[in-house]
Amino acid sequence: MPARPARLPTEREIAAYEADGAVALKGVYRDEWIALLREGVAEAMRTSDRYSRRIQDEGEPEFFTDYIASDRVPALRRFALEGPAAELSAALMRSRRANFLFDGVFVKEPGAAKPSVYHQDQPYYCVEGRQIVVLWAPLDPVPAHVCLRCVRGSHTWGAAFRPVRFRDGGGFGRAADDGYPDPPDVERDHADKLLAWDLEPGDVIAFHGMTIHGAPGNPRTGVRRRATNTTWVGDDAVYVERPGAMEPDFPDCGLKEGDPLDCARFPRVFERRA
Ligand SMILES: O=C(O)CCC(=O)C(=O)O
Repeated sequence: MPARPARLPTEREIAAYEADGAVALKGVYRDEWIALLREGVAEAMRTSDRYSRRIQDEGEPEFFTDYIASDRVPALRRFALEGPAAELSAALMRSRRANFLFDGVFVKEPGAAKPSVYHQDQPYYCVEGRQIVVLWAPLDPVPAHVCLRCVRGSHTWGAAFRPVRFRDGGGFGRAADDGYPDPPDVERDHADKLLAWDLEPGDVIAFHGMTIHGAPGNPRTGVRRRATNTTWVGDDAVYVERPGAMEPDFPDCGLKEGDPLDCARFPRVFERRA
């Protein structure tokens, strides 16, 4: 079994996650796991793979993103398979099991201006179901004005918006005709619903796969904004294929439409004892 979180979410926190589509959980990852994640992020930035990207404009401080870096970075793999995230996610999803979908790395160096554009995660991915949770973990102190922010209740809107590329706003071949309308202008139309928090390493924002979220640039001097996420699916999650490209995609996962996401590619890391 993987390591236990420093604490489990309270019933009140789980209810907030369900109602708002996002909740901040204070003090759930112990220091040793934060140290491992920092080591993993450094290695991810030293090495590169097909999903490693530098998003910043020419001459600007770096904004680095990566997906599935745990395939090549042992520290990130160890965190996912042996760390505290799996049990935390199962509690939030009220799921019997938690399967690891993949992980992400998001580093904004001091002064990195580019925002992480508002989007929902699930429409990028090969997943349908209600039990999909993303655990976003800062590895540096993050005040609310720099923090990831989530649109309260947007996971219940019943709309899957067009996935958007951070770098240039481009898409993945999915459009309104395919059932993926353009994402809303959040700052203009939904600013009153934005949730953001003052966070420290060890805290986590848990948000639902259909929650609209984004993050501003990092205007600070001398303070990096490193973060990782891990995405987890539960009992009801199934594999789907979407029009256009999926990001990331898993061509060798061996699943067909409707199959449970429960296989070697998406390992069952946590299972509740009967
Ligand atoms: O950390 C960020 O800037 C963006 C994170 C994000 O979009 C995600 O975790 O899905």
